[in-house]
Amino acid sequence: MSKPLTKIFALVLALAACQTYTSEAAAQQSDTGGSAAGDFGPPQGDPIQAVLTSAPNVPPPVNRDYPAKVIVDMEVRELDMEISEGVTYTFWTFGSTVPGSFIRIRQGDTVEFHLKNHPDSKMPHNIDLHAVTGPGGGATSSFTAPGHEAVFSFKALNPGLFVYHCATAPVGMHIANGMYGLILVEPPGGLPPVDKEFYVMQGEFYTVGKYREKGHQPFDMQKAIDENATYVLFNGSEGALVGDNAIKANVGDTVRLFVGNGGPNLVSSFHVIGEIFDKVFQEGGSRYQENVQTTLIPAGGSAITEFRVEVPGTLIIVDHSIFRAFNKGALGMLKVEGADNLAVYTGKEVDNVYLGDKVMANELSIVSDIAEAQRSGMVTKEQQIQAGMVLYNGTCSVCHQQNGEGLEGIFPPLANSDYLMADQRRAVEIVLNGLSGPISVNGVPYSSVMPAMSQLNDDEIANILTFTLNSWGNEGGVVTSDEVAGIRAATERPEGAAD
Ligand code: HEC
Ligand SMILES: [Cu+2]
Repeated sequence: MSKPLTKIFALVLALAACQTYTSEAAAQQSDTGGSAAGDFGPPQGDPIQAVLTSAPNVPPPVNRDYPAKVIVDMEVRELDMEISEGVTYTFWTFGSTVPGSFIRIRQGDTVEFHLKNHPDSKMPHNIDLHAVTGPGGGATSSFTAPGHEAVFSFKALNPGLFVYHCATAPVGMHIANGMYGLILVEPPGGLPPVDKEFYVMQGEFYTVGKYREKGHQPFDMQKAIDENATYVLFNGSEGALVGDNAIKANVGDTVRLFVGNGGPNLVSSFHVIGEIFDKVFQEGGSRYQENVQTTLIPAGGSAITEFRVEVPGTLIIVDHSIFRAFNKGALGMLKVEGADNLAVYTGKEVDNVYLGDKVMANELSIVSDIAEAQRSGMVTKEQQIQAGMVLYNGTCSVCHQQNGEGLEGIFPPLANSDYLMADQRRAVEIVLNGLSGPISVNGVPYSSVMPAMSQLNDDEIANILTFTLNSWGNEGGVVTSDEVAGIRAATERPEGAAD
């Protein structure tokens, strides 16, 4: 073949390939017609009471072929609830949970929205639903003082997964306290059936105390303005989607996650470790991208992700802005049960690298049980040892190993360590400030670097060291939280360490 002919042939081939691709794309991305197409006329039949669910549950599909009047009853409550083990926060909620109740309706439905504000509330509240076409998304019409109720109606013209939130001044503060949720407006034909549907919503919290600092933590306005989040969470609490609260599926299931981001400030890099999203309806809209690893979810936005689970094990849901996952709480779990499929994956079931102290999230309740005792100074040595073991396994064992033996020539042993036992204050200083340079443990020289672990709080360090001092042949001892606090105040953190 002469040169020009080859070129033409290649061009024809390329065009043909392009043709199939665009026609397939056209099939999946037909125009929905937007809001102009969404008015299917006046509501028909008897009014329907909306089924509302709290995360991670999703109401059943609408399963209706006509537009109806749907009544939504939602109550705002201001509640003290756990944000992390041993840490409480005053959440402002739509329906007593963060995120707020999930609402599921059909395009063309007329929603009669009843917003009640519980008499115990201290603040007025309202609701702005991104599914509303109209000024403020319902905000002005729904303004409700404590002990009152507001009613307004709207017609859902566009299908999609929409965020709703409070928009009462100061708006940022109401959202930061947990006032957001999701409303799904199904297209007329509904969504294709799947085996499991879940509701996951990210939001960040700004507290006066540090991450995991025990006790009741008030909102910190300056941190919120600076966008310096203390917690980044799925479903309003660090424990919401781990351990016993993990969402569950079986091998072979198709799973659909309705994911929202309440913000108030941060954009989410939503990712499930060990899965690939077969489909992502980006930004909660009508079109989908396929074969996606991580999807960006804006504050005040959403995404619908779909995938099939092929192998058993624990899939870890994270914000892949990864310090948020491991140091601010943005971590959840999807536990998949069923038979191995070694052709797809041969690895071990639980991945310690990712799970860390969350491997034993159930046992973390030990940590919270003793947190209370620790606060009142009534903690026993045995309790400290129990909590310390869980924390050690999630924090120190990566280097010093679960059995305390370390790794020859690299990580010194904590088991039977003469260096550890010689000076308890020095041990606290090592955890707080790190250690480098030549040392000798049981006659063996080490010259390496241990990073400062000052991101651990005083309770945690006290418990880990008490566990260490009483394990693997070490001779015992007790480190108290006060002792750690005193040494923290009296010593300098190395450059770059957490406070
Ligand atoms: C990233 C690895 C790493 C982690 C995580 C780590 N250490 Fe270390 N640790 C080291 C290294 C390396 C040394 C030796 C440093 C040197 O050579 O100066 C050391 C030394 C020590 C020592 C003194 C030597 C000895 O064996 O008695 C103590 C005590 C200690 N670590 C406790 C802890 C505790 C408690 C934790 C968890 C809170 C922890 N370490 C987490 C790497 C680590
Ligand atoms: Cu509000």
